[in-house]
Amino acid sequence: MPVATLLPFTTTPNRKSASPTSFRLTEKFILLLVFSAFITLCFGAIFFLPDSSKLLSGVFFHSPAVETNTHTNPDSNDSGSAANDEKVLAKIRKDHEKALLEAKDTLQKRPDEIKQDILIEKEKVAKDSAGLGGKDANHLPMVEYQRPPGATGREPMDAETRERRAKIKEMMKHAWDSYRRYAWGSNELRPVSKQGHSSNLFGSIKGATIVDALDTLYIMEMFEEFDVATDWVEKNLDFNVNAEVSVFEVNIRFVGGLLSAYYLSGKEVFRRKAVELGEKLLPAFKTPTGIPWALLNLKSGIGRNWPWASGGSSILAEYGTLHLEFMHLSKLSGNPEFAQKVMNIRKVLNRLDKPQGLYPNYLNPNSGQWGQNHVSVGGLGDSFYEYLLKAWLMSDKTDEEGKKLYYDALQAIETNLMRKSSSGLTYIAEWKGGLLEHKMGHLTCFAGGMIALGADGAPSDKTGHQMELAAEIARTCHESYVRTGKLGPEAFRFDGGVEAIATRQNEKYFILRPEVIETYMYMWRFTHDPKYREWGWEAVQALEQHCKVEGGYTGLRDVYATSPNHDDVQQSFYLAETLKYLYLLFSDDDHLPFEHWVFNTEAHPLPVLRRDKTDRPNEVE
Ligand code: DMJ
Repeated sequence: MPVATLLPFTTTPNRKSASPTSFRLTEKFILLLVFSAFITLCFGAIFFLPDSSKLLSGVFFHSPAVETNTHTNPDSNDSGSAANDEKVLAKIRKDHEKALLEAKDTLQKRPDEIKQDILIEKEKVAKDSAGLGGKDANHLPMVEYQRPPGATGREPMDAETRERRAKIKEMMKHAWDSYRRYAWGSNELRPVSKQGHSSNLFGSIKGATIVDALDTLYIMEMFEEFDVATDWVEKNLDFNVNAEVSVFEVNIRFVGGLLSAYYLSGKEVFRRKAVELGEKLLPAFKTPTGIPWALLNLKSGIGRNWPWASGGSSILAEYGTLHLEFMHLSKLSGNPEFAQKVMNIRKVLNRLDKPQGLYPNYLNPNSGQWGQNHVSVGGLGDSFYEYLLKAWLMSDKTDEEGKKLYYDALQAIETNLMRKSSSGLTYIAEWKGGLLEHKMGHLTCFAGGMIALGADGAPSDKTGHQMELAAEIARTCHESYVRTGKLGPEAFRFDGGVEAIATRQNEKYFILRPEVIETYMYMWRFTHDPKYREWGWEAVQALEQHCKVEGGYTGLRDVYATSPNHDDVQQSFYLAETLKYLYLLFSDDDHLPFEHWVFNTEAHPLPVLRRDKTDRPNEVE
């Protein structure tokens, strides 16, 4: 049968009286049948197209997947889905807050910081795609780097402060350029003889000034110098040395300096080096009590104590000044061992009786017993107290044990060591076997700043009282400077008819130490009393007049002498601490703000570890 006979619209010429448009009933029926078969076929085909369900839901149903889950599944458990909703909402909220914080941060950034962030992000992506399973090429876990606020600061509003701040930067430039010209790569500079200097505290590790100065260069926005220093660290900083080092000094200057440089710049090389060095220090804790040795051979891992330290004792200010850096090392390396080691030191101390609540400077790491009964808030004791307070602050105030230990210790110090001279100067004496030695060290002057920093959290309404104590100590230390007509001595006495004056020849030197200026900086931040800036400026002028030489800055052998008597050493802490605290004294409070940063004892800023992790996590993923 020809196909044409079956088609409804094909007309046959012999058919009379039938118009082309008029069909018979059967024809109409066939036509309808064919048409509906065609429609059914088309509709059915849609269901067999790939991913037809998605296509349909996209075209016909506009409800999102979450809604479908909630409303179309009759078996869905209502409370479970509500919890799910909450989770989704919480995540959206968290992402939103994080994005806002990041945007806020980005708005405050300088172009070179933004460039740096892009580089970091690129590095991260490269590592991710290299498939390192969450670890970088040095087997460190990936860390989500976020720069905490206030790494750099604005120009102060008033002209005088701006000029003074610029002057401090100029001083830093002179100290740095001189070191670079005459002693590059050595630990320190001899500014008079214009050559390198090395103290045996660092064994044969090199570059103490470079590592100690990194963060100061950064916060003063001396980025060209910072890059040169970074390059040196990358290519030359070597801890594979067969030499004995001071665990404390290497920790506060090298580990602390590297950690700060990492947190400020985000450059991985600093994290890597800090962790590498931290690992090299771990054998120092191999003692029967876990109280570390003072000295350690980095190659053999063999430790010992200073031969002069009370029958082989470890020293309070040394083993008690590892906490901040080691907590950060655990965070950045993912290795809990660092934190465990320093928490164990607390445990050992908690088991011991404290004479009048005081901590003697010497502790035997073998027997776990105190050595000689010598107590000091200056040399041998100082930064132990500082680290109790700062451990609490750096933990976002979660380390309640650190807090209690600090305020209890401060109470014992106030009761047993703080005294007033006949003219009304408050000082902190030293305690030797139950007797007071009425001497206060330049080192002890840091306590004004520490007490001011802790005053806010002081128990039972003691905030005001502690602020007064802090101000009195600042005044006493200022007096020790006033009485030389320039810079203060290493130690000054309140006996034999003198007040705030060094009476022994071997206590008259000044080695560019920071403690007095450190206290001015804290007092300025907490009180905004202009006298602290004035006192700081007096010190600047004295440094310029008596310590500045063509080849850098030098210490003095006798602050009372009228003729120059240079000691020919530019200490690395002059760049790390003295100049940094001076710069911050003349900067706005939001430059390295205290809510976000805690300074280690070498003035290296370390970020507060946020408890909710939403602010600036800097934590191992
Ligand atoms: C620094 O290395 C540190 O501040 C340490 O805690 C004690 N002294 C020097 C500077 O004086």
